Order: sequence, then C-alpha cells, then structure tokens
Amino acid sequence: MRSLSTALCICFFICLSSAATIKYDWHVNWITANPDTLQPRPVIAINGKWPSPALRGKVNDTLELGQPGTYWYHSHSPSQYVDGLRGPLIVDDPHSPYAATCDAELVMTVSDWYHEQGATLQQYYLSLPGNPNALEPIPVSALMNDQEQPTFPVEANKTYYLRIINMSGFAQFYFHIDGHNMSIIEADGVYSAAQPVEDLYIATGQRYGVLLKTKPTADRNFAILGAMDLTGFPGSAPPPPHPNVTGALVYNRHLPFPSTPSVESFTTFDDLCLVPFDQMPLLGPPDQQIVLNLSTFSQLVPGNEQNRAGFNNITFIPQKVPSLYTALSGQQYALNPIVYGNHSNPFVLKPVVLKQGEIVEIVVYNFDPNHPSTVVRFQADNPGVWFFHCHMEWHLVAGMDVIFVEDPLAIQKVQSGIPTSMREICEKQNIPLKGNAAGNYPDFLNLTGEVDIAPMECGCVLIFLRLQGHTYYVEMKC
Ligand SMILES: *[C@@H]1O[C@H](CO)[C@@H](O)[C@H](O)[C@H]1NC(C)=O
Ligand SMILES: *[C@@H]1O[C@H](CO)[C@@H](O)[C@H](O)[C@H]1NC(C)=O
Ligand SMILES: *[C@@H]1O[C@H](CO)[C@@H](O)[C@H](O)[C@H]1NC(C)=O
Ligand SMILES: *[C@@H]1O[C@H](CO)[C@@H](O)[C@H](O)[C@H]1NC(C)=O
Ligand SMILES: *[C@@H]1O[C@H](CO)[C@@H](O)[C@H](O)[C@H]1NC(C)=O
Ligand SMILES: *[C@@H]1O[C@H](CO)[C@@H](O)[C@H](O)[C@H]1NC(C)=O
Ligand SMILES: *[C@@H]1O[C@H](CO)[C@@H](O)[C@H](O)[C@H]1NC(C)=O
Ligand SMILES: *[C@@H]1O[C@H](CO)[C@@H](O)[C@H](O)[C@H]1NC(C)=O
Ligand SMILES: *[C@@H]1O[C@H](CO)[C@@H](O)[C@H](O)[C@H]1NC(C)=O
Ligand SMILES: [Cu+2]
Repeated sequence: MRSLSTALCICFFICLSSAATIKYDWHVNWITANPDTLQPRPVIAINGKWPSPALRGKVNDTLELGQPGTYWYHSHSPSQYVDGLRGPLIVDDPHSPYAATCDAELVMTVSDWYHEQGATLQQYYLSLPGNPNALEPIPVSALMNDQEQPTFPVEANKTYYLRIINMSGFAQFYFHIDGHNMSIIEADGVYSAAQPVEDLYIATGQRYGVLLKTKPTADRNFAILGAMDLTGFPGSAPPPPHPNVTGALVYNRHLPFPSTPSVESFTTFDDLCLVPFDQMPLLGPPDQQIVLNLSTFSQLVPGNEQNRAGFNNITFIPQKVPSLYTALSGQQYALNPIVYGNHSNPFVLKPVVLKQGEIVEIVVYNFDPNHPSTVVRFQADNPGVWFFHCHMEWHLVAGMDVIFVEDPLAIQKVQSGIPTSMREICEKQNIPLKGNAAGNYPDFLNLTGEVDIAPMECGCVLIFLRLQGHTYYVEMKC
C-alpha cells in the first residue's frame, strides 16, 4: 500500500478580492471498508471515517465561496479518488430562485467501485506491455452514496431538492426514480429554467440539481436506480459484475425496501438544450481560439513503455515545479508559455483588460464519428492556473490534460505568498517553490531538466478546484 502522510492539510483559499482563508485540518489515512459487501479493501478516510464527509457552506459564509451549487471535492493525485478520497461539496444559496419551491434537500451520489487500489489500476492501464490496447480498468460494482441499498426518507406532498453527483472514476450512469419524474433546475452549479425529465444521464464528474415532488400518500416505497452505461466500456473486456445500484425513496420505514426496477429504456434529456436561468446570451466572437486535438500514442522508453494520451500530440506530465508556483515566481516570464514546460501543454490567456476578460473559444476534436467535436466559449475573467482535463480518471493520468494560465501577472498581484501548509507539504517532498518547470531560477528560459518522460511511479500534482469567481486548490501527497 502506498504511504500517505498522516496529517494532511487541505486548504481552500481565495485568489481574488477580500474573502477570508478557511482551513480544514483533516487527518487522512487508510482504513478498511467494504461498501459493496463483496470484498473488504483499503480506502482513504478523512478523520477515520469513510465515506468522506460532505463539505457545506452558504454563499459568503463559512467557506466563503462565491458560487452556489452542487460540487464535489476529490483528489486526482493520482487516482486517489478511486480509493475513496472524494465527497460532496455543497454551497447553499439562500437567494436561489427556487428557494421558495423546495421543502427539503437530499444529496445522492453515484459512483463506480473497484476492488483493486487506484495505484495498481493506474499502473495496469498505463503499462504498454501489460495492456497493449490501453483498455480501461473495469469497475466491479455501482454504489449510491458510497454504499449499496441506501435509503432516503421522504414525506408525502413535499418538494425535495435532490443534489445528484457522479463521483465515478470511469462509468457514466443512468439515474431513475420509480414512479416519479424530476425537474432539472441546476446543472454543474448553474441554475436552469425548470426542465421536466423522466431519467438523467450523468457523466463522470457531473452534477445535477433536480426537484422531486413526492406522492400525496405514503403507502409504498420507491426504488432509485443507478445503472452504469455499459456502452462506454471497452468492448472486448468483460462487463462489470454489478453495474446497477438500487436505493430507496422511503415514505414509510415500516414498509419493505422496494425491488429493483427493470427499465426498458431510459428517457434522458440532452443537457446542451437546458436554458440557463439568467438567460445569459451566447458570448460574442472569440478573441482567441484554442484547438485541442485528442491524441493517443505510446511512450517508447525502454523499461518504461506507456500508453499515453494528450492533446495536439503532447502528453501532460507533471513538472518539477507546480505550474502555479512558476506563474507566481516568474514575473514577466510567466507570460511566456515555454517556462511551464512543453509537457504542461500550457496556453497562456491574455490579461484581463478593464475587467473584461477576452473571449476564449476551445474546440476539442475527439474524432469520434458520432460526436466529433465540441466547442466551449468562456470569458477569461478569473486569473489562475486551470487544469483542463478529461474526467475519466484513467485518461487524466495518461496525460489527457492541458493547463490554461490565465492572466499570471494578476495572480502575482493578488497572491503574494504560498500558504504555510502548502509550503510544508512541498518541502517534505522536495518540491521546489519557485522557478520554471525544470526548477531553474532565475533563468526562466533555461528549460534544461524539464520532465519529458512520464515516470511510472506516481507523481504529485497540485489540484485546482474550479469555482466561478475564485481559485481554490487542494494539495495532496501520494
Ligand atoms: C455575497 O457577497 C457579495 C459581495 O459582498 C454580495 O454582492 C452578494 O449579494 C452576497 N451574496 C449573498 C447571498 O449574501
Ligand atoms: C459518471 O461519470 C462516469 C465517467 O464519465 C461515467 O462513466 C458514468 O457513467 C457516470 N455515472 C452516471 C451515473 O452518470
Ligand atoms: C413523467 O413524464 C412522462 C412524459 O411527460 C409522462 O408520460 C409520465 O406520466 C410522467 N410520470 C409521472 C409519474 O408523473
Ligand atoms: C397531500 O395532499 C393532498 C391534496 O391536498 C391531500 O388530500 C392528502 O391528504 C395529503 N397527504 C398527506 C400525507 O398529507
Ligand atoms: C441494470 O439495469 C438496467 C436497466 O433496468 C437493465 O437493463 C440491466 O439488465 C441491469 N443489469 C443487471 C446486471 O442487472
Ligand atoms: C486538428 O485536427 C484538425 C482536423 O483534422 C486539423 O485541421 C488541425 O490542423 C489540427 N490542429 C492541430 C492543432 O493539431
Ligand atoms: C506525434 O508524435 C509522434 C512521436 O513523437 C510522431 O511520430 C508523430 O508524427 C506525431 N504526429 C503528429 C500529427 O504530429
Ligand atoms: C520543448 O520544445 C522546444 C521547442 O519546440 C524543443 O526545442 C525542445 O526540445 C522541447 N523540449 C523537450 C524536453 O521536449
Ligand atoms: C541550464 O540549467 C542547467 C540545470 O540547472 C545548468 O546545468 C546549465 O548550466 C544551465 N545552462 C545555462 C546556459 O545557464
Ligand atoms: Cu477521456
């Protein structure tokens, strides 16, 4: 088993404006759990407990978060969330446009569960000799709220706000509640016009907030089904033995647990057709277009042959100096993409002018015949170093990632130092706190020593949590 530092400090801190620094001191270590009742295995626990706690705050309260909504926190350093280091992050919003409509709230997660540890699975996936077709590891079980058969007590005649979070490492899920329709009002932290749906399709990492109206009578309980979408799995591999999980909407705890429904076909809604509640219009023509062509290839280093993935033929490899520290210490050099290292696949976004960030358009080509590309536009008004990645954990660790360095000079202005807790974590692991990707300082243009071969053992990555308006980062040791 990998060693894990025993006292891990997770800091959310805010890069912009006057908001306060809130610190969680979590004791993170391994315990044994058996959520699918098939095999006990080590999981990463917080303060001795697993499943991990939900973090919760109000807008401008406790966590001082700027954006209400449903999120989750998780470690990608590396594959640790597959080992259980993951949990809901809820930002309550007293001014929600739907506040008056909801009587109560329930948090539901769906996830896939492996019996092997994340590090083992990652090594298997990346190893070119052992896995020449780069087949993703197949999970064993589906879980809901990190357990089997979770129960959700409800009362008749009420409207519940369900926060549904997909914390899978790999599997996409269908989500269905017997005898009830839902109404989507939030997707990934953004309110939408209410959209009635029968079932949901939730991609990994995705969140939905839906309204659920309960029945007028409490004379039976109803099943909640989370069913993995098996079409996403590599065809030649055997399917997961337990791809479905059933929970219960319990109107009356004296009545039996409902039986698992068999849903002939799921009726889902294309989330591209959701209408944002604020009716925000399409952003105008882009000032900058970034084309990202999906690539898969092999690292042919003798003794370290790896399946790699990336964009524009570059695989992401963590560098000696975390990119944020390069941006913080680089002065004017921070504007030059080469200082972050070729394998950070960096894109430096232009500085914010008069609080109007430039419009950036990202075009991702994945060359899938059914869905060959996707286009996203955003306004670059949130200085920070943003890790843009495929959220399938196995693709992420193979390098399907780029970074957007947004207005680094603004980051330098608002963030004068590295917090002590992060400094200590880096010092313990000999991670330099300044310099270019290769750790060279002050000569930022000398990239001698940048990391251009992906190591097989785990590397350490700074993880950035993206919430609109703020920069948070969570650092983990592996
Ligand atoms: C949070 O703080 C901002 C800035 O002070 C303010 O504009 C906003 O209304 C506050 N939000 C809530 C929900 O109190
Ligand atoms: C969760 O996301 C993963 C990764 O994309 C996906 O494979 C899985 O089917 C999703 N699960 C649900 C319930 O949507
Ligand atoms: C759910 O919506 C569908 C389509 O509008 C409708 O046919 C069905 O009766 C609804 N089911 C419930 C339980 O309201
Ligand atoms: C729910 O509301 C209906 C209509 O108002 C009413 O007839 C029924 O008794 C209510 N059920 C409960 C359990 O309160
Ligand atoms: C999982 O649920 C779906 C939808 O009800 C069903 O088609 C499928 O057969 C189930 N799989 C297993 C292994 O029970
Ligand atoms: C991406 O692929 C498209 C379509 O094949 C091609 O026209 C374009 O030049 C490629 N762009 C890059 C950056 O590789
Ligand atoms: C991608 O990189 C590989 C190995 O360096 C090279 O053989 C191949 O020609 C490159 N492909 C493109 C499209 O640049
Ligand atoms: C980084 O890119 C530059 C310019 O393309 C190239 O000269 C250099 O060899 C690359 N370095 C590594 C380590 O790949
Ligand atoms: C570049 O950096 C390397 C490693 O720190 C060092 O050995 C080398 O002397 C530097 N080259 C120049 C031209 O300064
Ligand atoms: Cu992917």
